[in-house]
Amino acid sequence: VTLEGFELRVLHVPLVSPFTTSFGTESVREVIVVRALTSDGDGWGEIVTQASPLYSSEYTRGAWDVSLRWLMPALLDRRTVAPHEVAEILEPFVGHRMAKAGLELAVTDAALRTDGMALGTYLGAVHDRVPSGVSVGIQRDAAALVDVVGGYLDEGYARIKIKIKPGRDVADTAAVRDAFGAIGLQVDANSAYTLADIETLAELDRFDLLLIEQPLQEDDIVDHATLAARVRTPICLDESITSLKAATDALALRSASIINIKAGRVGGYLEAVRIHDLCRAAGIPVWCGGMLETGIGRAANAALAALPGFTLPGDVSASNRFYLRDIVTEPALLEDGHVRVPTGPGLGIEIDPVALEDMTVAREILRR
Ligand code: OSB
Ligand code: MG
Repeated sequence: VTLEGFELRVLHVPLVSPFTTSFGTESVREVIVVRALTSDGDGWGEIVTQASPLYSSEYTRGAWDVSLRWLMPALLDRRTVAPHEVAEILEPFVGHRMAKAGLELAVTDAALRTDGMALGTYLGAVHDRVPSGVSVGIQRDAAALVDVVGGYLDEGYARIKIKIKPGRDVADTAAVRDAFGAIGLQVDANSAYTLADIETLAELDRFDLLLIEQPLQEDDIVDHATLAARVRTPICLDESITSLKAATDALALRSASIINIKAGRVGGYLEAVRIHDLCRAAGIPVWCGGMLETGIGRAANAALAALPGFTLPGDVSASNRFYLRDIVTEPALLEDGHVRVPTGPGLGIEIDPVALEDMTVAREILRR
């Protein structure tokens, strides 16, 4: 596409209920929406950073600054850019993968809308809908957790993931397993443990979990291998997998037997596909993670999760799991435990301009 500029917005999107993980509680999703302005029309993307650098080193103001000061100017300098060229143009700038991913998605959406091709087709999707899992935050107590999980199971979610942290792990997991029997159940620690907690983590073995997600720190690639050899439950990495190279290394070290792929964390949907291809060839199951995406990222995640190696249900929930009001006109719905892969050109969604404007708290345009 021929780039004419970019528009960035910070949105504050209210959550239906607070979302608590081992690293904190959110009640409003602060997120950056990108609009690529091209000679053939607009393309939309989403930068999935959060307000604070607690999940990763990236955060709203950092992504905003690096995008305006470095990433967008580099793309605008090139003028004509194809989706697969975005990552190589941005390669000299270290890190900031979520910012890069959001810009790449906006350029990709614009290019695919111009060509009339759906993102799923472009990425290699082989399904028209994907099983929908749900990520459940830490609740007041185990009884409240059982209530909330019961509600999601009644809605038809295909798999439950509960957030854990030290002191809220074995008993919470036991309560959910006892209440609901043989459901697909997994836990996510968001790096809250160390190898000193190996006994606690091994206690989770008796619950037949699908996996334990990211028990240790982002750079604990060797410690995760040590842990994986000492527990029966499969270890899945999220935070640690920042690129194709990181995934290659984790597989070589046997740090994980399952990988959560998030396009934002790895620098874009094209890098996500490369990690999928690597894992598929290695026989490692992958699933699509989430970052409380708006309808933009949610549509893109459904497309990614429809690739053949995504053999476990992802955190690709309906929009109403997090939001009363989305910024797209047709928010993702749960249908028989699945979310549909959009088929229209590009992301296959349309922006609701009124909702977008209502939730915008900052806006800036850079033109070439
Ligand atoms: O670790 O997967 C995670 C949300 C924000 C940051 C990190 C994570 C999450 C989730 C929610 O678990 C996933 C979703 O449903 O969007
Ligand atoms: Mg996670």
